[in-house]
Amino acid sequence: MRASFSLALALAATATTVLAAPATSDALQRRADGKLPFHFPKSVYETVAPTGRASFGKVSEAKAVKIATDFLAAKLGLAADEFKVYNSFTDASGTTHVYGAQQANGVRIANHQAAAHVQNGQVVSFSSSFNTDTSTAKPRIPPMSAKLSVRQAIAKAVEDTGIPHHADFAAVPEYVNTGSGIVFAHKFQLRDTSKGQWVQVWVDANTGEIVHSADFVNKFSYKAIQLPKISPLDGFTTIVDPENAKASPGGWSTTGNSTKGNNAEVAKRNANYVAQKFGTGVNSTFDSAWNATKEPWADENFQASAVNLFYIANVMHDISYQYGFTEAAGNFQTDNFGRGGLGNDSVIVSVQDGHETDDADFNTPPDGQQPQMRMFRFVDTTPGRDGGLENTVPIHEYTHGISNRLTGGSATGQCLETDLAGGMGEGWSDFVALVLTAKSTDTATQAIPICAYVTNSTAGIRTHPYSTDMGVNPLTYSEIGQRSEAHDIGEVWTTMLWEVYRNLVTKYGFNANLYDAKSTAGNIVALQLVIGGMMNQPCNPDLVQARDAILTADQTYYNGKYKCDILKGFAKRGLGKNATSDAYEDQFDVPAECQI
Ligand SMILES: *[C@@H]1O[C@H](CO)[C@@H](O)[C@H](O)[C@H]1NC(C)=O
Ligand SMILES: *[C@@H]1O[C@H](CO)[C@@H](O)[C@H](O)[C@H]1NC(C)=O
Ligand SMILES: *[C@@H]1O[C@H](CO)[C@@H](O)[C@H](O)[C@H]1NC(C)=O
Ligand SMILES: *[C@@H]1O[C@H](CO)[C@@H](O)[C@H](O)[C@H]1NC(C)=O
Ligand SMILES: *[C@@H]1O[C@H](CO)[C@@H](O)[C@H](O)[C@H]1NC(C)=O
Ligand SMILES: *[C@@H]1O[C@H](CO)[C@@H](O)[C@H](O)[C@H]1NC(C)=O
Ligand SMILES: [Ca+2]
Ligand SMILES: [Zn+2]
Repeated sequence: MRASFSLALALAATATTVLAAPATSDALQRRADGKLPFHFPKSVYETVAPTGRASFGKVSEAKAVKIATDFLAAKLGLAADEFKVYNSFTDASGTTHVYGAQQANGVRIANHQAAAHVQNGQVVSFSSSFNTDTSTAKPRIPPMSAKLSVRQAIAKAVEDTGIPHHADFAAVPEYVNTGSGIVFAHKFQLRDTSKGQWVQVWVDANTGEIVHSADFVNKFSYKAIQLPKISPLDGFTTIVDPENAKASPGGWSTTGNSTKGNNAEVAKRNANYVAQKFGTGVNSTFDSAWNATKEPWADENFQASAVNLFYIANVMHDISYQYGFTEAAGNFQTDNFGRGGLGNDSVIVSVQDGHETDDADFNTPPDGQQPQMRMFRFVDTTPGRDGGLENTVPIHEYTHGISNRLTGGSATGQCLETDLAGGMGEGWSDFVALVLTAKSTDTATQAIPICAYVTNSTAGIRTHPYSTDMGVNPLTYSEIGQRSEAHDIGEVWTTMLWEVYRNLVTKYGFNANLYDAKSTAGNIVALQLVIGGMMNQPCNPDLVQARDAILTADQTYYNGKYKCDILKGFAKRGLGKNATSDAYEDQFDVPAECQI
């Protein structure tokens, strides 16, 4: 054991800056939610019935520790040198708590933890995350050999995570149970105080892959209407650490005490949009207590709205990031972390904006200038209702920002300006709102209203609810010729996109993890096709061009795999291949190759 331990040290001493690139992929890619890998075997916890032979004299702590370790060794089938106590203490009840881990070759197996609790000379309970299932063979312990030195492992982890090494804490060799076996690892810490990141990682000493991690930073939590839920009527949830590390490496709230961060600044604003009051957090906990009987501007209801809007704006940022709305593509961030594009353009959200009622809007200047999302109050009901608390409203608005920045490039801000293109902009916004609030149990033919909560109506605010049922929603391409208002036009476009979406979900299934953009589930593919289409389509596209841009996205992302699902969806609503931009005439044709 000494020999291999000093081998690791010798390697460290002679390491050069040239890295043998490990064959494994970027560890950050391992989990779709962007978080570092974490594996901890399930622990058992058992209480032990007293034997009646308890010692009533005072048992010293040292004696109690010996009782605990003897007990664990017997229980878990360990030799004396296979378990090490890392800490112990005696509480006010006289119970001595003894905590340790399995060790092999003199080093700890990081996630093979066990503890025993001793009172009156007897073990009263114990727990263990290893050797508890005697029906399976104990995992093999590999030798302490390392292809990568500590220095190489650190360089690789810093590169993979973008977080600097925290040198105050010296690297330690440890084993880790990854769930598929035990590996020998270098344990060290990464820390970026400016971004509030501080994490301990275990890097496989042979592949350079991060195999395990522990996050030291305070948990952030937001009490909001968690997607796919839509409104307060569905209930609020305390959502812990929802940030996506890849999209938001510095987290959402900069200080942990206000709804202000790198992606959005959510506040009540004066007539000139100067922030008057942000939503508040206490030690990174953004609580809220919405009260249905009070008006939106009551303190607790303002807080609920501000926290929910901060949640939605950041979720929109993080999810759209996975599908390509990144810094380089012109997204909305203050700091771009050196990843391209122009910064200083986080979204300014105006909560309960007083300029209008019964609406919401989003203004999108070119990349590098802050967009503005205004949420007005809805006054149909008593008390009034807050658009910030119906998730489809801010999702719809934020999507205006995405479609405007992605169509024709982020530098122009003038590519969804014609009546038709502006109308389609409304359509993409409804579509993304439908996608983010969809559930696995939804059916193709169900009727989905938009803004049912704020208007307190089951029909919602469009001329028809969305549905693939022609009886519920009969809209087809020719209807464009009858409509001039932007949302009315958009409704026809969303109806078409929804056919494509449902075709894909029916055939390829549903994945509730919308951060998993590489998934081949139908809903994920549909979102990627639509966002990918925005990047392809010309400035001020018409419906035929926007459909063709989606087909191009199918070609570039999926090698044309979904062509027929797309064409059939559009054809059902009159935008068949024979439809033209000049005449809004329904064409229901599907190419012969798709007629199966
Ligand atoms: C919020 O936190 C920042 C940074 O920690 C601090 O400067 C500021 O005073 C705090 N604000 C409130 C209202 O507590
Ligand atoms: C917030 O954290 C500080 C520092 O850890 C602590 O002193 C304070 O009591 C905490 N406040 C609340 C309300 O938890
Ligand atoms: C909501 O507000 C009403 C009216 O002020 C009050 O009577 C009620 O106790 C509040 N409900 C909660 C849960 O705080
Ligand atoms: C943001 O603005 C500051 C000051 O105007 C400037 O120094 C900085 O480069 C800008 N950041 C980005 C990412 O554009
Ligand atoms: C919403 O509509 C229902 C049914 O029309 C009615 O009973 C209820 O009072 C309305 N709620 C509000 C807040 O106006
Ligand atoms: C579509 O257009 C092609 C070429 O103009 C024509 O041959 C074909 O018959 C049309 N199909 C339908 C279903 O109208
Ligand atoms: Ca930007
Ligand atoms: Zn809109």
